[in-house]
Amino acid sequence: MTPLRAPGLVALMLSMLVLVAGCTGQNNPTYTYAATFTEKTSTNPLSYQGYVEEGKVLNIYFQANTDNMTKVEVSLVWYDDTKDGCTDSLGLEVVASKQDLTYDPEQQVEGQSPLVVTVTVQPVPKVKRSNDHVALEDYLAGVTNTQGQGNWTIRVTCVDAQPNCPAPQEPDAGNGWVLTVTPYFFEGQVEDIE
Ligand SMILES: [Ca+2]
Ligand SMILES: [Ca+2]
Repeated sequence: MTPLRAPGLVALMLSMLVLVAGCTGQNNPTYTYAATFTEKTSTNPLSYQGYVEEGKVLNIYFQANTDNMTKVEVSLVWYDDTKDGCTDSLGLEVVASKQDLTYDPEQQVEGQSPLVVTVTVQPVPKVKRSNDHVALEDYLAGVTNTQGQGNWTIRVTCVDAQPNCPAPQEPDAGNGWVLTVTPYFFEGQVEDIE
């Protein structure tokens, strides 16, 4: 059976080559305009600071009101404040707004500084090309949304103030911390293309 199949296979491969050549040839439609998107972030991310006692959980409430939000990056940093040589182990949990569950709304990490949680809200929309400027303006208006907006809760925990400390010299009741919340969003525009 194999010798009979081979010519058919060659013909198939040849036709695929012709198809590929056709796709990359000069028959591409040309468009005048394109709706393109850029991912941006605020130049002033939100910043919080405080102190958490060992074994305690602090709730920080964040009101998300950014349009076209793509993701929110939450970062927690701290240092060995009592200089006991055993930098505290902290926990960071982000519970996103329940609006439009296209993402995992709860994420949790713990360990050493820095801890970072990034919650993806939605992808940046795809580029769209057309000769119709108004249609592209409509497309921009159509993809504008309030996804992910609402109340977010960020939890900061001191899991262990003296981790891996066989004989701590000083008592350590907890730790200071700095939290940074950075929302990202997409911005669309209609551009002239050649
Ligand atoms: Ca410590
Ligand atoms: Ca400490």
